[in-house]
Amino acid sequence: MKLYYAPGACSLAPRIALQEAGLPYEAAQVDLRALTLADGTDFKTINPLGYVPLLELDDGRCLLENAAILQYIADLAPDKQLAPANGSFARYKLQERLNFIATEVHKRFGALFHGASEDLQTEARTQLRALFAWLDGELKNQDYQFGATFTVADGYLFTVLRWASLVKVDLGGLDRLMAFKSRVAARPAVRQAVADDHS
Ligand SMILES: N[C@@H](CCC(=O)N[C@@H](CS)C(=O)NCC(=O)O)C(=O)O
Repeated sequence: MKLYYAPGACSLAPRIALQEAGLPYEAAQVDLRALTLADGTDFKTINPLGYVPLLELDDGRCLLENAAILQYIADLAPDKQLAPANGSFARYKLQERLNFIATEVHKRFGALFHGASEDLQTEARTQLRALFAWLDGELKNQDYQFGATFTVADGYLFTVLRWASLVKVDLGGLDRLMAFKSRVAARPAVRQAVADDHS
């Protein structure tokens, strides 16, 4: 498998999932400004939509979208319990959370990363603070979003939480979320994935 990624981008979430799953993979860095690979290949010939992550399987088929890629990886290593069983209600709850992170949280960072007007940035920060406050409450006293077991949704939430401090989203007082971030960061697979992402 080959993961197309950009350092620090949301492609860190599938990298964490691959590492947690213990699956071998190749990583191909994409320059998101030039939309090229290190060898000059036009990334749009691989993903016409021009974004990461993209997971290329060994038979050449490609998968886009974090919510799909993360579940695909989890299903390749069922013994690691990175997602509840397919068809179970718990699996739908995981899908709900993956979509929530992708569409409500992740996408709202766009205004902060792509130089929107001050008003739009202020609005995005306010909205993100509210979403993170809700996630903080949902954590209750659990180690991870769905209890004691780490799932692919935790790697995704960790990935977007890393961005919050970069673009000054106020997470003050969200102690459960901060403890969650530190807990995830300390996992050996996550440490390795973060190191590889920036190497
Ligand atoms: N819908 C996609 C969105 C992925 C996405 O927003 N990727 C960003 C990086 S975090 C990207 O590659 N943006 C292209 C760019 O910045 O030019 C998903 O959920 O996986």
